[in-house]
Amino acid sequence: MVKTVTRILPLAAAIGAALLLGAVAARADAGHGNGSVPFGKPGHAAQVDRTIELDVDGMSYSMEKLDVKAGETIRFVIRNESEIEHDFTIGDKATQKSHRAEMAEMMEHMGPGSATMEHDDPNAVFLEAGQTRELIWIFDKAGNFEFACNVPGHYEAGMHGPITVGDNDA
Ligand SMILES: [Cu+2]
Repeated sequence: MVKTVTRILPLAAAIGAALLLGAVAARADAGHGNGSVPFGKPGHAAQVDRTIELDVDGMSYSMEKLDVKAGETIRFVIRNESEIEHDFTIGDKATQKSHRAEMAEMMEHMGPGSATMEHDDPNAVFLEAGQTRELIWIFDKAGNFEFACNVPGHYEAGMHGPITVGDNDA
């Protein structure tokens, strides 16, 4: 019994370290240039083409999927009508995965509801219970991306959906 445990623990530590390295690498990538990443960049109120309001109720978004045209600037108004905290992150699969690892790490060290959960990634908003927040984003390149809640366990519970950015000349 004891031998089994000692063999599993270093493995868990190794996985944890790998996840952390992944998160750091993704953040370094996102830092290049003018804040533009493969899935777009932060937008300004003056550029908004379309406003999308969505609610969070229980463990789900009121939006199942999102279709936009390359070059569109979207203002998301996200209302958290549930009793717990959530987040709304725009990204590709790899970014969502590293953001999940990052939030799990924060939760583990600080505990749920910690003020430090209010991180300032430009592609994410964190919502306390009852809070409404906005996110303005330009989808400047065509591709298949994802929106997701990265509070631990929520993605796995189904809090995510596809974003399809279509070519403008299509
Ligand atoms: Cu959530």
